[in-house]
This record gives sequence, structure tokens and C-alpha cells, in this order.
Amino acid sequence: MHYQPKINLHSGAIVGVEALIRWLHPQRGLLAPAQFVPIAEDSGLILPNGRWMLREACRQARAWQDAGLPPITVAVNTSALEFRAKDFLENVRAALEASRLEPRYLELELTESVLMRDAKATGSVLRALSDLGIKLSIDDFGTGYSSLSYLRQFPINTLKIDQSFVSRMTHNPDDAAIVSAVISMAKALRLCVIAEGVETAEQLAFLLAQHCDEGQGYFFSRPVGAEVLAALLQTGVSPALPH
Ligand code: G
Ligand code: MN
Repeated sequence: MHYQPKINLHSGAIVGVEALIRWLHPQRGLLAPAQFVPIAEDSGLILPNGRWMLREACRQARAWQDAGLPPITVAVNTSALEFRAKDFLENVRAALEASRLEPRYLELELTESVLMRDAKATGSVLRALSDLGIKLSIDDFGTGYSSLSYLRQFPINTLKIDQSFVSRMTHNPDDAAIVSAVISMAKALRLCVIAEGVETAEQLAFLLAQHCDEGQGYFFSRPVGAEVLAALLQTGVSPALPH
């Protein structure tokens, strides 16, 4: 498991991490999720794998707190298959209980396609999670097939602007317009908004000008191991923000 910091763009502080799984393959080296998650989904391994990630992320977040580090939120990506599983809520509760992590420090990242399938059943699971005190975010926002009405129907906390928009926004006015519109919409709906895939100072400057709340990406830090993240929590990320 690797952890990528999420930065409050105004204070520069690390406010959370996204837990990202990697597979150290004996022949092929370190593999990114895109290279094995589809296979894990087809084989059914995504379910035990997701359960493990949830437990491990909660355990690690609590371990950082127990080590005296400032408390941060840990976000776990949740696949459609996991979200639909009958025991999903139970697994989330069990991971929180086993780790003794307060629910407000756990966030689940869901894609638009997860939210769109069967709105009624989705709504009740989301409300149960939200009632527990868990945070919910929409991952890759703007790239899926979705309906904006779920933004007022569902107890969502955060929109994550997809990195494809962020990577083009400083060159392409259309992407810039989409990014600033998503930020405005999030503000109007009192949602938190975070830009994914921030790689350059120019992108950061654009996001600051648009009053984007948070950022995540290689500009601040690559996904790192738990020990490196603990060090970053003490030193802060470099490069330092321009203020
Ligand atoms: O779908 P999701 O947004 O959860 O995917 C996150 C993926 O994006 C991870 O695999 C992570 O390593 C990658 N990533 C994180 N930051 C950056 C970045 O700044 N640039 C690029 N190209 N990829 C990134
Ligand atoms: Mn994600």
C-alpha cells in the first residue's frame, strides 16, 4: 500500500492521503492498479483485496495518530463490486472497530458509475456510511456517465476533479472552463473540491486563483510508503507553496 498526500492549497498542510495499492510482481516489478484491478475484478479477488485495503488503511491511519502525528483522513477507493456486496457496510464497520479509527478520518472514493447504478440502493448505503460519520467523495469527477441530481440527493462531501482536466487546463481553455465551473459548482453546493494530478507550479497557480480547496499530485508528492508519509507529516511537502 502506498499513500499520496492531499494538500490544503491555502495552508499547504497535508489534510489527508489516498491509499493506493501496488502489486510487486515477481517478474514485472511494481504494477499500477490499472494493470491488475480489472483482472482482480474478473477473478473475484477484488473483494478480499478491498477488504484488506480497508482494514490496512484504517490501521495505518490510526497508527500515525498513535505515533503522535497530526490526524489526517485516509481515503480508500471503492470498486462497484465491493460497494454492491451485501457485507460491504459490515466490512467498513469491522475495519473501523478493529483499528479504533474514528469514522471521520475514513473517506471512501466512489466513481460516478458506482453511484449511478441503482440510485435507490446506492442512496441507502451512502446514508448509512454518512450516518457512521465517514466522508464520501466522487473520484474522477466529470469523466463518467452521471446525473448531477445525485449531488443533492446523496450525502457527498467532496468532488475530485479528474486529472485529465487538470493536466490540460493551463493549455486548453475548454479544460480551464470545466475546472473552474466544477470548482464554482462545488462551492455553491457547499462541497469540498480537490484537483487530482497536479504536476506543475502553473497548475497550482491556476487552482489557487480559482479558490480550489485542495490538491493532490506529483507536484506535491508521489504516492509513498507509510514511513515516508510519516516523515512528510512532520516536515510538510516540498516544494513549499508560494505563500
Ligand atoms: O482513479 P484515481 O484518481 O484514484 O487514480 C489515482 C492514480 O493517479 C494513482 O495510480 C496515482 O498514482 C496516479 N497519480 C497521482 N498523482 C498523479 C499525477 O500528478 N500525475 C499522474 N499522471 N498520475 C498521478
Ligand atoms: Mn481515487
